[in-house]
Amino acid sequence: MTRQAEVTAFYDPRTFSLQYVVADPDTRSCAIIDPVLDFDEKSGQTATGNADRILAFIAGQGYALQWILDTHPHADHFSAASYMKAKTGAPIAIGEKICEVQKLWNGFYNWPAAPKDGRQWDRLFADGESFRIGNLPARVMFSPGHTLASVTYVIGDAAFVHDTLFMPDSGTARADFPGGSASALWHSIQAILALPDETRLFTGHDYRPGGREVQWQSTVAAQKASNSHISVCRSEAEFIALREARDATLPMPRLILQALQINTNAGRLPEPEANGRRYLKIPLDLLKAPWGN
Ligand SMILES: N[C@@H](CCC(=O)N[C@@H](CS)C(=O)NCC(=O)O)C(=O)O
Ligand SMILES: [Fe+2]
Repeated sequence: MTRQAEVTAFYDPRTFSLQYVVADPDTRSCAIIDPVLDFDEKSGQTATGNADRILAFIAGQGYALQWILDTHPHADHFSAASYMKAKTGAPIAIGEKICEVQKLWNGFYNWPAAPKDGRQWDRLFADGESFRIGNLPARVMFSPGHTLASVTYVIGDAAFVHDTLFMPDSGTARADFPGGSASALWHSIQAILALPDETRLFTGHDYRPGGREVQWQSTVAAQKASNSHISVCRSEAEFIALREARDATLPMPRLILQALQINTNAGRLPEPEANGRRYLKIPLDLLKAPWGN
């Protein structure tokens, strides 16, 4: 029988993000997945409320933190991976395609000298690579489409599918960021749906359609039966048409230009300038406004 992972979700209502602690009940080793570093774009203030709440939970449970994992370079919030590593000493990891995303965005920010080899992380996972959280087996599946570096972590009987599949009533994630691909997303979703039907799927966002209560957990069987984008598409071509039509209506995430410069650097804030203050850089006329759509 597949080993049961102990999963605790932490919802960030400001960015509609799900952050997870996944633990091995036998050894009480755990990993954090997709922690959020708080940022208010109107004031420019950063904060560690979400991250500290998760670290306090781990301490309270007596868990031993083994890994800090990101599923992808987030476009809508900052990753708290580096902050948490500094606090705990635990290693940080992401999929190895992050290097491609670094190349892309270092170009956009005109930072030719910035590292493009993922050295900011302790480990870059290859497709299919295995590791352990205590005695729980963990496996990395590349899941490109939403971003080209996206991965799914299959840990015991749970899969952390980030922004491939949302809850069944919310469908799938957008695939229109630089490096995104609706076709790749379709294939990534097929691979997730090929996991055993009872696999518990944990999503990366829940936008609470119609104002319903936040939800984050489904199963492969439930997604096959009723995912609002997947169950209505009989082919890859139909899915691409549906996805691209919807993406054409979506404004960019409000923090995309801020988030990518932090998240391609493992969630590290920019170095302070001579006056001791940190600054972000915003490329103009790189992305498209929703005007005219
Ligand atoms: N309103 C949010 C939107 C964020 C967004 O675009 N989220 C991505 C995941 S990172 C997505 O797939 N959204 C799907 C949708 O809005 O339908 C923001 O500005 O941050
Ligand atoms: Fe995302």
